[in-house]
Amino acid sequence: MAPTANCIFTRPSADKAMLRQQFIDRLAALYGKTLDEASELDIYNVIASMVREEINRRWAVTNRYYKERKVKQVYYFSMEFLIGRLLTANMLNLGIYGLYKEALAELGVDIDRIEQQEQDAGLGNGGLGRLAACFLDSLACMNYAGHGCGIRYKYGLFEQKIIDGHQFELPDNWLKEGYPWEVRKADKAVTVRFGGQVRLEESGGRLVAVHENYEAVKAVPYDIPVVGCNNKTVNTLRLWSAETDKPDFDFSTFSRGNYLKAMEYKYAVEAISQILYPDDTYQEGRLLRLKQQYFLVSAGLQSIVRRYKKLGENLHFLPDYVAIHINDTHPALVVPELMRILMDEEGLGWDEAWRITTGCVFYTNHTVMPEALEKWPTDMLRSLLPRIYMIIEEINERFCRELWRSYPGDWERIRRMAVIADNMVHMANLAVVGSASVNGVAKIHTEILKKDVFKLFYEYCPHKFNNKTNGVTHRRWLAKANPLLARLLDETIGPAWLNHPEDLVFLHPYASDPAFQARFAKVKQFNKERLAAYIQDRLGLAIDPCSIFDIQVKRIHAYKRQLLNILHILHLYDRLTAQPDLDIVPRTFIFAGKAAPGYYFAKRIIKLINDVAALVNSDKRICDKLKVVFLENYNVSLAELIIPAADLSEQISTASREASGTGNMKFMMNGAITIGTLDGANIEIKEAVGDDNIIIFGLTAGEVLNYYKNGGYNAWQEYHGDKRVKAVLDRLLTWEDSRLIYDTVLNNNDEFFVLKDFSTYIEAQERAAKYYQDSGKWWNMAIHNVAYAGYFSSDRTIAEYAIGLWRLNRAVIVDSGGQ
Ligand code: 26V
Repeated sequence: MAPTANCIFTRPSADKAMLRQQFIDRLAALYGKTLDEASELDIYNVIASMVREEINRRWAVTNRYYKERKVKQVYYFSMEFLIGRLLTANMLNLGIYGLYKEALAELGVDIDRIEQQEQDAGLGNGGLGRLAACFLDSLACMNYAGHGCGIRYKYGLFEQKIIDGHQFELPDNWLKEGYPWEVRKADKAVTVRFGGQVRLEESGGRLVAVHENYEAVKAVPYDIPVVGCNNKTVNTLRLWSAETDKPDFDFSTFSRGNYLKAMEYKYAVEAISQILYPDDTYQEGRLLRLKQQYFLVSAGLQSIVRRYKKLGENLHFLPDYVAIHINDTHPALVVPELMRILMDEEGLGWDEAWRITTGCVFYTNHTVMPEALEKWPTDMLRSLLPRIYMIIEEINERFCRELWRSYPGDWERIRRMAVIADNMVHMANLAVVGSASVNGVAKIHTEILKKDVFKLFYEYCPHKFNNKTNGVTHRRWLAKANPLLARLLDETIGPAWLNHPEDLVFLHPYASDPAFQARFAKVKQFNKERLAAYIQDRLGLAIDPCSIFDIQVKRIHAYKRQLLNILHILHLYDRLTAQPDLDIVPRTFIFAGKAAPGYYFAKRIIKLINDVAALVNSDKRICDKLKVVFLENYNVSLAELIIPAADLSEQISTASREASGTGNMKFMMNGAITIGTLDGANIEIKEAVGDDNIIIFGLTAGEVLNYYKNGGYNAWQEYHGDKRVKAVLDRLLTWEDSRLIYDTVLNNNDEFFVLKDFSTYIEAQERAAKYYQDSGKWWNMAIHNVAYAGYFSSDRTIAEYAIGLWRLNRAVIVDSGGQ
């Protein structure tokens, strides 16, 4: 595929010749092979090592620059970073993709094929983890000193296999071939302490905490460079790995018992960074998960404080030099841990430590689903982290006393706002109390936080609450995923959009231009054919690239309502079988997504999609007018293939439940039309593109919340009142595995309003088909979506965080020497 003007540096052929030679030499030096003998993995590793060299120089310069100028840093703490592949993304940001592509092509090496040798770094579940990865890209590209702090899970999110329509989970051993982008920094290891006992002792006129009999775990950082685009910045994603200091076993006292004990100990320690927990939205109080959270928080903060002290500044000024952002409550232990470090290790008093901590920490909430709000049993926290628990108790006591002064006698209110209540530590309350700011991730979500989830806190400290609507990096989701569209944009509006996504608006005048529409349509067609070829290859299924590609890809969850989509498919299928010559626009419905391993309902949804696919795809009567596809193992790389091919983007969550959504933004950026509810960021997408360029249906959040308040609605009434509803639901009983879905919807009173929204969804789908038939209108809508996608770039989001919360200045790295 041709590179974009943005990524090609038309360098002299001498450059290319040099690069080719360098590649051949390195292949010989590293593997002792000629190109003929080399495997694709060898080739990948050689190219990655060459790119790494370009990065390393800049990395060192950036770090030196930050240190010498004492640039304020933000550290983004997250249990998840869903970064996907890095080779092409790094080359694009370095501006060397075109050069490498051309030089290697002359050797017969297709770099886009070689890229596939890289395992996706799937260290996240979905939106929250991918958002963290998009933020890192924007930070580096906008010259902000911002770094990620996470865990180097040995196993990422499970690999999904579909067998007979069922999901099976396999371990994701992503490091098995080595990972060329990481650098182990053994000299920067720190110790994290678990368990034991804490005594308070008087020493020099103050109380000192003495921690004894604890278990010491070594945290070793692995650094991954985060490369800026068209600048010199290279920031760092620091991932921590748990290791033991003790040798695997002690040779001097070698015995079976000692050996087994030593090995058991080693495995227990390493377990901490062994696996990423799959999110089933239901927060389970698992000890290992709590260990992971503290491990991340303690290791990360220790390294931050150590670095800060090397600057020679007083800790009192920490908030002027450091911002710590917590991605959901998962790293909320930063609050007590920073207090511990400041008091126990640095000797500050409570009040000063509290001033510093609450000046440094910022918290983003990502969900309103009550079952996902984190709580830890007090007994568990006390025995695993005795000192941290003491500090949380103190935070709680002081906070409750403060509340008592504002609301004397209002026990109920104080209980609901307390950090510790009913023998549980409420992490969201801890995060709100201990941070300078609390934000939601879309306008409506922030409003729901203020009116509902954090209502009492909002009344108490309204100044802390603010909105930061999510964004996605258009460099990965447009420039990398859709190179043909990127090139078309370069040719039409110039290449500046890569660093200035707001420039996409210059596309607006072209939306109604037939010549431009034709070029735009050609790009979409190419992307659809690319996906069709993949489907043919993977599933042996031929799909029609001229049909509407109607796509829903995301985690499988009841509130995201893949079920509503399937019921619509069944409805269309029923209509077609009843009337085979019905004139409908051919459609290909494409699904992908993982269900949490213990989330039975979601797994049945996957089975249902596959059952419906088997039924529809094999029915000759409907003459290929409908096709249903479930693609297994959805991950970042698959998303990059699927999203550019979409015509319709399904964003159909129950209004009020999806905090923001970010897939919706990736689709619009690639010229898909959203069919969606007034939920999350869909609302802002509608504001941006205008009512005519989006297809909206369904209950509003206000209506849904009202129903919830009044005990829901009567699903049976809906079932009996609409023949179409009854027909599609009854059809579920054809499949034994779908009885659970039928029962859940009807007998649990349709918690997610699938039946209630069904008729308006059908009507919206009919509108979509009608628009698609009018190609002038359709492409006009699609181009509008691209033109107004600039706002949904994470560059805009990050600028809002940096200016509004973190108070960062852009640090434009000037590379003065040694190059
Ligand atoms: C919960 C749990 C609980 C058990 C262990 C692992 C785990 C991991 C994650 C979660 C909560 C996930 C919350 C989340 O992903 N929220 C999504 O965040 C996106 C970025 O802000 C947003 O676009 C989505 O709407 C929101 O669902």
